[in-house]
Amino acid sequence: MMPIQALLWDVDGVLAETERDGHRVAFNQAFEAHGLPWVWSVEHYGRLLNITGGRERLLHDMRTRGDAPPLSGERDALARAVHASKNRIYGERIGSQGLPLREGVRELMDECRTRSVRMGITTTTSKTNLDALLRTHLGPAWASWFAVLVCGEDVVSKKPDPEVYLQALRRLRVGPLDAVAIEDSPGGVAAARAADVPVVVTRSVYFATATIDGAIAIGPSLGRRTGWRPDAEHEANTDRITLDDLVDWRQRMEHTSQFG
Ligand code: XBP
Repeated sequence: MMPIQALLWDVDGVLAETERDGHRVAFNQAFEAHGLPWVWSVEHYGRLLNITGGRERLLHDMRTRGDAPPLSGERDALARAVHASKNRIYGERIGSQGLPLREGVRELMDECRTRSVRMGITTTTSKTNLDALLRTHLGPAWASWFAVLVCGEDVVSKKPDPEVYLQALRRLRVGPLDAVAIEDSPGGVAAARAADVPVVVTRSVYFATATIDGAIAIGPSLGRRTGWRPDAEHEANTDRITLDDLVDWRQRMEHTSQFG
């Protein structure tokens, strides 16, 4: 089987369940700190996740509120200030309370390192938020685990635009079919697909039942071999998804032309 040359990780929802208990809570604390009476419920935040990028999400929400500043320049300035506070609060919360990596993530990363498969980060979130999350799990040298980091500030257009993936492929000097992406959301899958990168979906809490088309495999968690479509068929003496499963799914995609 042709090995994978690069594994591209989305962050929020894939590495950890950062949205509901991380970014959303930090946004609410930032609203309070700025004297704003806004509270984003779990449900409302779920709807807002269709807008990628925390600042963009906030701007979108402001446009639907009667109590937001009426002028777009004022809304921009407020969104910038609140978003900066949110990121600071998020970093402090993650640093002090921690947020666990999802099951099977650390093991698959370790396997990539053992088998010399390069890894990349392909995310809409900012580098400071990524740093807050990964330094608690992988230590201060976490960035050396990855051959490429492409974050929100590195691109002009965020997901579902493919720019983040195209940039990662270019910097890694690999073709799209030499890589596999791991995503959790329809927007993330759309971004990977638009760059022709095969994508495996690990469903996160917010996208547990979302319709997601175009993945080479979709399942509940990298920590489980059951509940995947197609099945994880590769012989494995472990309960988690392995690199060989990703290779196998990619190979099956080629044979059935599910992708592209
Ligand atoms: C997730 C996002 C981000 C985060 C918030 O991106 O859309 O906007 O919700 O982070 P991904 P910022 O799934 O690609 O990791 O506030 O830094 O935008």
